[in-house]
Amino acid sequence: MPRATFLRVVCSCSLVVLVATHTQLPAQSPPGMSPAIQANSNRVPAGKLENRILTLHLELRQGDWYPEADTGPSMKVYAFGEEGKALQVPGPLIRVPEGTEIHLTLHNLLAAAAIVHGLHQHPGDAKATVEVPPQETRELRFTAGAAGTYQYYASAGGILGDSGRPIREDSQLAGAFVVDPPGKAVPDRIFVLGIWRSGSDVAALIGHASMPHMIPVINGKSWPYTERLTYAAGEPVRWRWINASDGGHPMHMHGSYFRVDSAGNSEADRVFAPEQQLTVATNRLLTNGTMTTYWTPPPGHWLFHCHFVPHMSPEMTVANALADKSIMQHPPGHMAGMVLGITVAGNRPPVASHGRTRKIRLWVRERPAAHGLPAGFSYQLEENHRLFPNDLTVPGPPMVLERGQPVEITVGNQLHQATTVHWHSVEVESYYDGVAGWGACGNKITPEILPGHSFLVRFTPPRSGTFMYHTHLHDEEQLSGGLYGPLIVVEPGRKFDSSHEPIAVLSRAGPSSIEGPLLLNGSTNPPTLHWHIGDRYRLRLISIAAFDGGSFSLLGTDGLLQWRAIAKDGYDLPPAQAVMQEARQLALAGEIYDFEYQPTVAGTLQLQLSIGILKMKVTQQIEVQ
Ligand SMILES: [Cu+2]
Repeated sequence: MPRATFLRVVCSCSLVVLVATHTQLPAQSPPGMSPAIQANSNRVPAGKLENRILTLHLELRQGDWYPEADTGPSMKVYAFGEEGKALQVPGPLIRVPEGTEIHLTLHNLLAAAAIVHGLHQHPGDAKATVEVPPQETRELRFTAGAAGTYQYYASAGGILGDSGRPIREDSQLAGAFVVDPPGKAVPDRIFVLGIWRSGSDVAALIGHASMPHMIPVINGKSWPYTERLTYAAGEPVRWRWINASDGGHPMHMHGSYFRVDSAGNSEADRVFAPEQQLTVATNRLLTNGTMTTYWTPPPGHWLFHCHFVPHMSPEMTVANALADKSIMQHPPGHMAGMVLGITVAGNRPPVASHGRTRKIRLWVRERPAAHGLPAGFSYQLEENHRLFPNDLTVPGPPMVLERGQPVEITVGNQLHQATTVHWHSVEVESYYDGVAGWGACGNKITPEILPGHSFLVRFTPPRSGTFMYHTHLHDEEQLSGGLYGPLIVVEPGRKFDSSHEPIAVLSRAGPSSIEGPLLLNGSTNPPTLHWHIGDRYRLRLISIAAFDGGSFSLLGTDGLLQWRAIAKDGYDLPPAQAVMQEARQLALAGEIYDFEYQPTVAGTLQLQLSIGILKMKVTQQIEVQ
């Protein structure tokens, strides 16, 4: 079938008709009896490896994919499989030692021609593809190339997303391709991110249509059906992550930091020298991006998930995708999509503390429409019977804590719906981490904070830096509606100096994750800052737009300035990374950056926030004297 015909069919009709179109294809199974596609946990390499030669026979076929329970709802997609075995999502794992020769056949049993990417020596050329016409077979021979984390994928006539990757029936035609260094392989796990989606994000974002239906998955499964991982406290955990979806993902770890040891684009991989390894709580994987991570898990029940709300929202179920109608309402359940649950036995050791325990109340309140923002939600702080701020603001007020000083925060929920609070990038016990039904301390499971109820949170911040607090329940409504605020931890005895430590929170006005103008500290027209020549300014930059990546830039009259990097996600950078650099930083949802700038001449500077793809920009003037 020519692709143009196929495109028209896909664009103008529901999934039901799309499926009907597929039934006209040469059947591999009797009608209504497509083969079941298996979720691939990427633990067993495919093919036969003998005498340094891997022989692998791959097929491309249509099957029934079960992103939720194996007996749950399914959707028809194209998938890779090894000849004579079940189809898999993600596709069969290609994993060989350096120096292996790969003998591979590709048999296309789909009705459309397949364009296959990534099946070549690495580093490779993204433009080097193999076309396999319907019903034909192609034979490939190549050596594996350099050690690293890569992927292969194919398109087969479906619509392509902004990055050029397929988004619908051919969106799951992708698999991991790992080349191990010589010697004994280090134990690790491989995770492939995928998304099936009903339409182009950008069309929805710009046209203000409803959110496209999405099925975001990790190794072919959506939360709560993703694999549950169990580790011992402190054991070395190595993961390889591969983004095989059309779009980026800020991958966020709850309760601790992880190290990023390499990063790649699926054609080339870059291993960082020890001084260049990143320590982060959130690392973004752009389309085709890969990373290898190292993590020593603390005791607790943790999540590792994409911080884009639509990639972890309970709305993103197969039932909703097949229903093909607006999905901007609450279904039951807390989350779906790209979320991994990790259990680590034991109790988290206490943080060294000093001084009296501070007692704070954090009120969660409904916020009427005002100041150009739609109605939503807000936080207020109360300490020693004083309320701060008096108005209901977006973002919530900065919460300033001291490293090592214990704090008790009573979260009082005055909403008409349940909520929780997550202390983003702060190393707290999992019971206080804000994930209802998952976090735990002994037999106690973290509760939802019901309307009119309160929840006592106890922790001692172990490090100073820039963090945030935000809701972790009904995120599509609550996070988009303003439930987030900066959390600043200062060194003991130090005061937070707001005049020299400007906080810039990048978000959107809501009321949903794809609506509303870009905001800087809750405003499209932020007030002018006044700086002094020779003083040092620490910019605390927080990105919490629910479904966007934004850029922070500091500009002078001649364009971009230079600033010094200080910290990422509240973790101070090692000296080799704390360097002067061009003053522009991309930050996806959940990323936090600190930079330092010292003005040397009088004049006007601009702190600019932008979302390029939406042509949105907010500028804050800075007068330097
Ligand atoms: Cu994501």
